[in-house]
Amino acid sequence: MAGNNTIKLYDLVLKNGLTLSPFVWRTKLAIMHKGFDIDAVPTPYAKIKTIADGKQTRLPVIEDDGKVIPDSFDIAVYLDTTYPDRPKLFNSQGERNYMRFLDQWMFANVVRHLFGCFVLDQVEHSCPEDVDYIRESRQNWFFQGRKLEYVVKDREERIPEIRKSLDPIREHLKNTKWFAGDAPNQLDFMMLSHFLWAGSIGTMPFLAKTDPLWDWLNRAADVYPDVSRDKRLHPLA
Ligand SMILES: N[C@@H](CCC(=O)N[C@@H](CS)C(=O)NCC(=O)O)C(=O)O
Repeated sequence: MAGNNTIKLYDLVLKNGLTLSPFVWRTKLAIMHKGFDIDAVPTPYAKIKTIADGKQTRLPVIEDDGKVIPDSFDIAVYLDTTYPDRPKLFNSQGERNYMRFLDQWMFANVVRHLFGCFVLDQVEHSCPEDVDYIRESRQNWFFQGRKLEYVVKDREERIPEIRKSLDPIREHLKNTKWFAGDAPNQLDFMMLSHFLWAGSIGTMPFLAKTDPLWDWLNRAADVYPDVSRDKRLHPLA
């Protein structure tokens, strides 16, 4: 049982201390949903290798009862398996599969376009020790070596395409209150995490104020407002 009802979370942060990674955002929401407090350890990219057992390369990582658990999906499964009497993050194996698919779909169809608009914002918001690494690694891993200033050029012109890429989600939400059905769970937290990521770095609002998506987005953000309504987030509309 987690000591003091608290789980330690290594949190990937920007220079203002705000969480960056969509994987960490969803893990924060997962820990809250299980009814635990979060002992967040702010961690820049440059420090990931020094945390926990010294073997980690990515965040999130949690520590619970002396165990070190990486990977947001594995963490959610661990929390459900270890604490089955607390609110569930998934109702079935089918939901876990659905979440993995939906997450991949978001990365391929929405996040990819947004990242091309926000990557320079990420550099500018990064902790000082991360700035060079983020600029170089993102330029080479994601944008075929193109200068980031060039990648984000004319980003406002891409807003209509980005809004349209969310149409399947808008359509889906006409038929269900939550991605998870009648009540939110890790499916909704995963979806929300992509918007929290966008709000953590994005200086260009990309949603219309009248977007029907706000119905779900606002309800989802209100589930754990201490996490999702952080004042440091940039407006999405
Ligand atoms: N599958 C992992 C992915 C974690 C991941 O890729 N985290 C990124 C931050 S968004 C990271 O730590 N990257 C380290 C780096 O780029 O050096 C999960 O679900 O937690």
